[in-house]
Amino acid sequence: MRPLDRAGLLPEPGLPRGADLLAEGRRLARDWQVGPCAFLGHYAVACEADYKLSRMAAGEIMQHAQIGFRDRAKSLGAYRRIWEECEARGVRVDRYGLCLDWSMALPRAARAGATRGTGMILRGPEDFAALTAAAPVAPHFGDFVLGFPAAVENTQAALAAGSTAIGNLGQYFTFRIPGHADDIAAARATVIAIGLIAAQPVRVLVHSNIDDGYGAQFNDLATCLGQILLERDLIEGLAGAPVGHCFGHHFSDPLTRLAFQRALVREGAPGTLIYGNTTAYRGTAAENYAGLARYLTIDALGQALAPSGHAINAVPVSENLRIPDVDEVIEAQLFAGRLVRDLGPMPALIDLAEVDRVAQALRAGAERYRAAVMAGLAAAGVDTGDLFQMLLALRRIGGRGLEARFGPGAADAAAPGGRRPLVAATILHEIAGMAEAALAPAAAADLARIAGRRPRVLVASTDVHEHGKLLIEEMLRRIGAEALDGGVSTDAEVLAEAVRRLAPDAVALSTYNGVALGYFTRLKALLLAAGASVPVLIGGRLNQIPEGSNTSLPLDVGAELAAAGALVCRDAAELTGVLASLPDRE
Ligand code: B12
Repeated sequence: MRPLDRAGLLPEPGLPRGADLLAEGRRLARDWQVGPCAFLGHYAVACEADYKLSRMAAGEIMQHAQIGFRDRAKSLGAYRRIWEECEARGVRVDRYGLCLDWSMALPRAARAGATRGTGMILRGPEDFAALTAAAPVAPHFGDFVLGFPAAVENTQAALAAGSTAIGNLGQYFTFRIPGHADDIAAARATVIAIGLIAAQPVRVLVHSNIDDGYGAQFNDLATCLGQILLERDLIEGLAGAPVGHCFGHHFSDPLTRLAFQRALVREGAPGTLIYGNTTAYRGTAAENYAGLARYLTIDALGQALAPSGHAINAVPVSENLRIPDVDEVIEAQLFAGRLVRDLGPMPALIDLAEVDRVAQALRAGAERYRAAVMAGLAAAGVDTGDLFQMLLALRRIGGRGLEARFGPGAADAAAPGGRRPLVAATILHEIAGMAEAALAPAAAADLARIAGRRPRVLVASTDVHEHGKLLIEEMLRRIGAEALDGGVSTDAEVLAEAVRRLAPDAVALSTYNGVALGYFTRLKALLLAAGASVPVLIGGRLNQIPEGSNTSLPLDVGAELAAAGALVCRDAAELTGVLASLPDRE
């Protein structure tokens, strides 16, 4: 590995100073402060952190629901109806994660032409405030606020609408906006917004979902916890803002899930939420209920045994198909309410000695990682007391680079990422299992043909979701084909250029953000213009919200993709058949 040095990491002259950006944010606090909302009024609290502390003291478990429909009126209705219908059945929804759209990451003026995902589009502070006035549920603006060029204006609007948990710092590290690669602009806006948050007269939590950030890339859960410690040091230590961390999407193993929560309790309360183990949803609604019950039980037990203030998050079982609809959110919340009510003597069933052994291993490794990153960056000449420099350097090194250099596991060239994990993350193991299952039904003749031709396949993803890409790469390796890395969150222009440069036999594209058709159409036009002709296999979530339509739920675009010339794959098992049927190379 090349040694890190400041000139390589931060070569730009005249970078802003973190202290100046934080001061700029603090100045904005004269005009932008936490405003009223139905939640703060109803519970007569100054901020959600205070509410959390009082619920924890009362031994109550809090519930989080995620909402954000394209149609504002629908989101507004959902904000009221979910609370109302759950309340009527004796279940209290404490907080909403409000999911903004991809395009909301860009400043208002640049939003019109931006690629849209499947989330909520709010025009300005009035729209934010209308939402949070709709019901006494704590508004948490967690997605596409911090971490992006529009961080300052979105934070202003969220604060004015009474939001006292704002994120999502994790996304700063990994999420990309199509056509906007400027990491300096994203870091700059984020530091100013954090300055604004820190200067509020009440406690506003800077929320960071580690699974949205580097959590999905680390092989070791100890590194994952270490990244949380590091982010806390930076935000609390350098900016003076309280931090609330979130984890959960990728935590499929109950033991490590509970141990992680217990290791986090030591950081001091309160956390924002524990996200549902969404990667466990791979089946029908009935099958997914097993996953829901499994992780919710663990999360509720965690709060009962040692409250960390994290709300539990019942993710609707339709999650693996599309954005869940309002009735499905209500059902999931009622399910969680009943599960919590009936926990009864279950805490006594847990072997806490074993859980705490894992928690201690996590803690010890996490502290080593935090210290190693700080020492490594200081030795490289980065000013570790400058929040802007630190955020930019950490993003440029990347999750895999950080773990390879500073991970707490022993170096081992044979281990994925070059280190033996202290507490292994489960995702690589799960992907290996999926590859095995997808290849099991493959026809021997197809496998023989592929092994004979050894096709070179350029594999890429259109957005942050990279498990599909990792799965296809793993399958290609196993069948003797060559996987060429087309990157993650790869813009169509960049992919078309890679096709021109590498002349692969096929492109395998994994896409999830509800942009499948728009992306493929653009790619096809670019390839045509470059005179490149290559088969494009496409899989993932092949849906899109129709342009100009008022519907908030994305529709399947598989037929349109096929008509436009894409090789549509609904299942990874189709890979071998499609590759075997490709014409021979000339
Ligand atoms: C893991 C996950 C994440 C992780 C991704 C981590 C990572 N580094 O990969 C995190 C937490 C970061 C994340 C973030 C987001 N996510 Co997400 N995420 C998921 C989740 C849980 C799993 C998707 C996945 O990777 N599955 C694993 C793959 C291997 O399995 P699979 O999807 O079933 O795919 C099968 C086939 O399609 C095939 N396949 C896949 N690709 C390809 C390609 C080829 C060529 C072939 C042949 C086959 C193939 O292989 C599989 C086996 O057959 C899904 C929900 C779910 N349970 O499916 C949501 C989901 C995909 N996410 C979604 C959304 C909206 C987001 C966010 C925008 C949310 C937000 N506001 O922050 C962000 C994305 C932001 C961005 N900038 O892009 C939506 C998409 C909505 C839609 N299109 O209708 C989903 C469906 C959840 C939901 N219901 O809202 N997410």
